This record gives sequence, C-alpha cells and structure tokens, in this order.
Amino acid sequence: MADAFSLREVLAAFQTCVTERREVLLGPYLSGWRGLIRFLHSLGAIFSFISKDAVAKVQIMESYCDGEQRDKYVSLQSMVEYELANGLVGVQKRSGGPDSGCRTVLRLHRALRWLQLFLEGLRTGREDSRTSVICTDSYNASLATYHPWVVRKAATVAFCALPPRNAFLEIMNVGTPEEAVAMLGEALPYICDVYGITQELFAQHKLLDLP
Ligand code: 1Q0
Repeated sequence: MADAFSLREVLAAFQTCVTERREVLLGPYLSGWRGLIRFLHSLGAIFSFISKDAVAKVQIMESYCDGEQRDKYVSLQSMVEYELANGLVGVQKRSGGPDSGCRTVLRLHRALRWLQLFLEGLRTGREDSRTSVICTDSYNASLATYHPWVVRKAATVAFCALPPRNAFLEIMNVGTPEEAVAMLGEALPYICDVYGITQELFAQHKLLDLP
C-alpha cells in the first residue's frame, strides 16, 4: 500500500530533526508528527478526538512555517528567540490572541514524552502484555498531569480499544514483531534526543508552563 503507515518514516523524520549544532528543525519535527497522526487515524474513530487536537496543533505550526516570518520558524531555537524577542509568547492566561509557536510546540513536546514512554514500554514489554496498559501507564506518567478529568477519562476509555501488543507491532508495518522491536530500539534514542534538547531549551527560557 502506497500510503500505509510505516514507523520507518516517522523514525527517519525524528532522526533528521537534530542538526550538528544541536538545533531541532521544525520541518522534520512536524513531518514526524504528521506520520504519527496518520497512524492514529488508522486505529479508528475512537481516537479522533485526539488526532483532531494534534492536527490542529500541527496546522498552527505549519502556518507559521509557511508564513511571512518563515525564516524565523526553521528551528525550535530560532522560533523561541524570535517569539520571545517580539513579545509573542503570552505568559499569563490565554489571551484570545493567536496561539504562539512556543505554547503549541510545548503541547506536542509533552506528548512526545508520552510517546517515548509508550514505545519504550512496547519495546521492553512481554509478548502477552497489554498495549492498553502500557499506553495508560505511559499517559499517567506524562501527559495526564496536564489534562482535565474529562480528557483523562476519554483517553483512558479509548486506550482500551488498542490491539494486543503483537498485533500493534505488526500494524507499524516494519515486519515481524521482533523486527519492530529492533526498530524501536534504534528509533528511541533519536526521539529521546529531540525531547531532551527541547526540554532544555524550554527550561532555559522558562517556557515549560505556558498557558
Ligand atoms: C496509540 C494511542 C494513541 C494515544 C495518544 C495519547 C495521547 C492522549 C492525549 C489525549 C488528548 C486529547 C485531546 C485534547 C487535549 C488538549 O487539551 C491538550 C492541550 O492542548 P490545549 O490547546 O487545550 O492547551 N492537547 C495535548 O495534550 C496534545 C495531545 C497530542 C496527542 C498526539 C498523539 C499523537 C499520537 C500518535 C499515535 C502514536 C502511536 C505510536 C506508535 C507509532 C510508532 C512510531
């Protein structure tokens, strides 16, 4: 299938995100997210409230990346510098103005932590472990902190619809479950790297609690 999801593409995107100067490029970062969202779509309508939000956030970022100031949105570093220098980042509560790139990326960044934990859980889980449990544990240890009760509830219900671990590994389209596990072992350091650099950048500029 021409546009079947493959973990390989997502991996490649996150792999090309980080430059020699340890900058995170927005182009591949967003294409990694588009790949993940495509995968989420293939899991069924029960996940659509999640993918809708993720799509909206990726679209906000795409409009910055294609907009008049596109040269400021090449990397996370240039974005942070530009938005802070121009007072575009609202640090009080949301003002009703356009969402900044910084607050939007922060939401994706927090979700990347979930992804990291989830993929690590899948990789190291036993063959008969339940994807829904791995997913719920990863969520509770990361993203859940930032979500109100209703969202947490809806997310937890949706996770129950996830296929068993081996079936899940198969729909990643990388080959057998063993091959998928090997691929995850290769992919995770890149995702961790992107996460770590972003976390440090946002911490440095006190952007980790943006409303
Ligand atoms: C495999 C199951 C997927 C489970 C996804 C876990 C995340 C649950 C998140 C639930 C969020 C729901 C809706 C809205 C939330 C927003 O309020 C919140 C904050 O934004 P704001 O503007 O209100 O301040 N938004 C977020 O926290 C962003 C959430 C983005 C979630 C993106 C998830 C993309 C998932 C992709 C599937 C990956 C499957 C992994 C296997 C592939 C192997 C590479």
